[in-house]
Amino acid sequence: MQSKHLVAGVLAAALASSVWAANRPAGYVTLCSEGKTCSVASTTNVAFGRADQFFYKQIAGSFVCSEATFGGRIGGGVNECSVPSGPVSSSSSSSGGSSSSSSSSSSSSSSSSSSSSSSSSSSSSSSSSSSSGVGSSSSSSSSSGTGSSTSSGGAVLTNIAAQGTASSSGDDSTKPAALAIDNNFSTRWASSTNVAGTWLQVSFATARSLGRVVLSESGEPSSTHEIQVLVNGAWQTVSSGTIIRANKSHDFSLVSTTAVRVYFPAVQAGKPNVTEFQVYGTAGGAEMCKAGNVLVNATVDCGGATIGTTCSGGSESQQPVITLNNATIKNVRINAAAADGIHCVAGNCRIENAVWEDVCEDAATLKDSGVSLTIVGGSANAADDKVFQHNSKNSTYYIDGFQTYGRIGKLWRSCGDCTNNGGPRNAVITNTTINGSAGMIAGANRNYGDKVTIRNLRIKGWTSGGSEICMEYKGVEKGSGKSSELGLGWGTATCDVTQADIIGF
Ligand SMILES: [Ca+2]
Repeated sequence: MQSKHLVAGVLAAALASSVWAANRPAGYVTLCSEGKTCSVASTTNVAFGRADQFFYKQIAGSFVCSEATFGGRIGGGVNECSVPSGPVSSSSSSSGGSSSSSSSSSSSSSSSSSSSSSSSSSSSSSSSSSSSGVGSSSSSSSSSGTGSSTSSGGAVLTNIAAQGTASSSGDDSTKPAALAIDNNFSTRWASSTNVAGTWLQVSFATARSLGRVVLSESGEPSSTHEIQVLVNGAWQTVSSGTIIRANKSHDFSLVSTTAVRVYFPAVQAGKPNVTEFQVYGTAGGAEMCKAGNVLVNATVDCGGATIGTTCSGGSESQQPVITLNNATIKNVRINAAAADGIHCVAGNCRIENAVWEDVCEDAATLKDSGVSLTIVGGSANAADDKVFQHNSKNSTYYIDGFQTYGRIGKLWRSCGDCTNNGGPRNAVITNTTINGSAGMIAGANRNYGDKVTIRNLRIKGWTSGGSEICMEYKGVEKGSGKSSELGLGWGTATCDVTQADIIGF
């Protein structure tokens, strides 16, 4: 029994560490693994490493993915060589090198944010992405399933249809457009009619760089059809074909657009239907760094972008600016319209170098049990209430190298009166600096077994009796009044902190 628990624990720990450490930087795709020989067509900034730590080197041509090439390696597992996911032509070869695999970055973008029509640059710059680009095109029936592939221009493209919204000129009542982007070839969209001008469309909340569409259908084959993209408010045909059947592939020059559709200019043999409308585009970090997005199994580097939505004071019902689902976001600025900040709703999440310019309700909230939310670097300014809210049980906040400015109510608080309240909720606060003032650093529920660990906390103008460092509470069930303060803890089971851990400056 004991050993069974141990094994389960080790497996859980291994799984946990593997899911939030990426083996390639954001916006990169794996080229080959350590020890293999691979090549890049032109001078490329190749990353070598694992677990979010990398060595970079500008390389052109063939090279061995190894410590010898890059001058170092990251211990603890097999390192990988990766390249920017933009238009870089690359390949792996010989010695059984693996092919380029999909960028793991996927996000199910949620609606809202109609904003920014600006063309969403893919993470690596240059060449072949013509924004007005209705250039050359080709179509073929070569199959290409889900996952990533390379466009004619060399960009690594990912099927991002599921991040969009499907609609049509008219749905059969039992076969709505959404069934064409559910990644299930046994379900389909069917048109309500068979007339010239029928269409099926996938639209995105923000512009995407698209370079391929793959169509599949069931039953009577459709014939003449066109692939059209929305450019400056008008539909432009970028590719056309005859029979669809299965995996009808249309490649075209990368185009920045918010919508793509298949258009049937003539009456077909039967009512048009599409089992899957696969839309391939670049999935660079910048494109995923939009307010309202849900980042799933992804590491997204926002490159310093500023995002926000609205802020209705301390209303608890506000939506998050960004939702993390087993994901990492880094280098992002959250403006004063920060709503309920960043939510971690599932899996282990990580927020690196995020700056909250003016905290609205909370800066971040942890909502899944049995996981962790790690805050590394970054800062928050002026939080009337809490900076970090902790709602889920059996979970841990790690706050390291963080800074606050202005007046904050509390840096971290375990929920005092949540529905089905309990614990333990843990916080490990290290190397953090309070540059302004703080009412309280941490508030923990002693009765639910919470534990707060504080080391090397720097507080401007610190005097004992200033900020309350670690308050022990009696948490309550929602609807049973308010939690009550039991007193400050120093060196207790709930508050692992001593006066020596607090440094004034
Ligand atoms: Ca389907």
